[in-house]
Amino acid sequence: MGETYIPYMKTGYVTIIGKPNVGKSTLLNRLVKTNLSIITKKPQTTRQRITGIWSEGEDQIIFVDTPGWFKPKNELDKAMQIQIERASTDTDLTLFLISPEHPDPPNKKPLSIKTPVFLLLNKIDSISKEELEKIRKNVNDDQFDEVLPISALTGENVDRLIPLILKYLPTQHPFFPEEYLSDRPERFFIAEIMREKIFEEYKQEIPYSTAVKVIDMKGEKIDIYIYVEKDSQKGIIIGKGGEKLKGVATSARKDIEKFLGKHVYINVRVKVRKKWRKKEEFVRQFGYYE
Ligand SMILES: Nc1nc2c(ncn2[C@@H]2O[C@H](COP(=O)(O)OP(=O)(O)OP(=O)(O)O)[C@@H](O)[C@H]2O)c(=O)[nH]1
Ligand SMILES: [Mg+2]
Repeated sequence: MGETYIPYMKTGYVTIIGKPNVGKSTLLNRLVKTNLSIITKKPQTTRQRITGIWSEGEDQIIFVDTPGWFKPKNELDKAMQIQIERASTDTDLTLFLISPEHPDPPNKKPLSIKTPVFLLLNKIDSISKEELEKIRKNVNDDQFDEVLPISALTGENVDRLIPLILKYLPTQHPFFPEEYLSDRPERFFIAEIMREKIFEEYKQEIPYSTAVKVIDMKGEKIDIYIYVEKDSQKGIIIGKGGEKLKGVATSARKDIEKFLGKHVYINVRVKVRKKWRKKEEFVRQFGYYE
């Protein structure tokens, strides 16, 4: 027989799941060293699957950030939960995040997860050694393939994750060219940056009632629509004399320019789509099933 071929390249999908606000998107960005997924202090920031591709030599990990788990109350919520399901079924490994705000580890692997599962105790920078010890004690190690305390914010222990993950991934060639960072188009990330600013700047229901879409991109000009559910929300978004929206759009533009690496002009309009979160047609139109 001929020589034994020893394959060495590892490639696979790794899905990040957990409750809202535990730091899933912060971890994705830290792992791929790029701000791909938007992060805010508010729960339910992420609405869709966001891929971030890590490549080194012959190895490739396609990380998939997901929305947090919660009980759906409308069509948008349902779409968000479907995104988690879809990301969890076609994956090679699952990173299950918990944080001191939601310290209870799952006592069983969720039934649908058939992959290896790592339990990551995130935000360890925000608690004492004693508190971490207490959370750690409640974890049943037998249920997880690895258990690791980390801080997605400071990066503590995050570097140790990559070699651990590679151990579990299938041996196969990379799926994407090395320079690819995501399979989502530029337009998607531009709309997300705008949504991040809305989450940061407006209160209560406003961020949750908002969807953002890039309508057109030609050269340096980008047309963006912000959709809200009621006329009164349109007024709040725009603010007196348009000042509020102007500020939000400027701060979004600066981040969009950083992301694209070029100067842009953005033209923002606010549209009302009555109760859009309750209507599948709009939820679909705004891309939440993609
Ligand atoms: N102290 C500390 N804060 C963190 C850490 N990781 C994330 N955060 C903060 O927690 C908040 C939520 O972070 P996200 O990354 O948006 O959380 P998420 O799980 O993606 O949230 P959803 O998309 O809403 O489900 C933000 O204010 C982050 O700065 C961490 O390791 N330490
Ligand atoms: Mg998120």
